[in-house]
Amino acid sequence: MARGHAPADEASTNSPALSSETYRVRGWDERELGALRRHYAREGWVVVRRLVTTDEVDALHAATDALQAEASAFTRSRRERGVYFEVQSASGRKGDPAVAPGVLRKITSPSKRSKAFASLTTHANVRAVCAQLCGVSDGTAEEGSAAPSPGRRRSSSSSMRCVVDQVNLKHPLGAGTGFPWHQDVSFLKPDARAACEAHGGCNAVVAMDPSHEENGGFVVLGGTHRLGEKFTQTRDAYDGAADVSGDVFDLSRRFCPRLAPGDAIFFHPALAHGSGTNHSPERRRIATLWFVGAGD
Ligand SMILES: O=C(O)CCC(=O)C(=O)O
Repeated sequence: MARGHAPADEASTNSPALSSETYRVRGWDERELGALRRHYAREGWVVVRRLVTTDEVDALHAATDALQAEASAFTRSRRERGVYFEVQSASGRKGDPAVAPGVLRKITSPSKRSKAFASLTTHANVRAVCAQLCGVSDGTAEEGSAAPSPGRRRSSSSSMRCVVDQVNLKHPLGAGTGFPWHQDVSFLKPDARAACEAHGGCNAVVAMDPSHEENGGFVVLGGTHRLGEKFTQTRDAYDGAADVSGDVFDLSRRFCPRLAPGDAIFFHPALAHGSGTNHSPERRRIATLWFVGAGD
């Protein structure tokens, strides 16, 4: 895989102190940060509880409702004033018609029209966690005690740049189809990919509803960020109905975190992930954000 991601040398550290989740978003001491970084380097993900407040989640709900209301008659995916509305088709493919008018699978770039989503792209907690996992400064050096990863210099002027933001709506009762296994790094635009390779990157999923195995919750395949990019094997399946399946990636460390609204999972851009169909009676909305190191 590309240069500049979580350092592989940390991944082989045989320290017993690995921490897969935390309730603190900043001000980690060296021991906790080291344990989280080692887990991130080995597994490619870390869960952070209560990353955003209930009020912030409420604002994201209201913003999503407003965008959905605007799309209430859409039967085809389309872009409107900078925001891309992807309809939920029976096949899961974005080019197919919606299962019913206004049923959406994904909204890309909600930040272009919504203050709540724009605030998430610059959210201090989100940026601080990404930066600390990547080993770059988020520009708030006094708040975190992050030591740089081995092999990566800390620069007080470095920052994380949000290059993708989305909200994924997974409708209940089988309408919301799954996402086949894939690696987000394969979908970065060339300039973002170059920045990611040079300065590192980190992606975040922020739960807006409970997210778990029963409602098509977000699933990661631990350790797969260290096993190379597999875009040629996954690209045809990505825009499709396929539920999570296939043997392209190592499934042995499959993990579906149980997230409450406001919790988040941070993951390496090359970590394989996906999710299943939502057969439950509840909807499952998540906000996704992709950051790359700005290196300035
Ligand atoms: O919504 C999900 O469960 C998966 C989202 C995802 O991986 C994507 O949007 O690429």
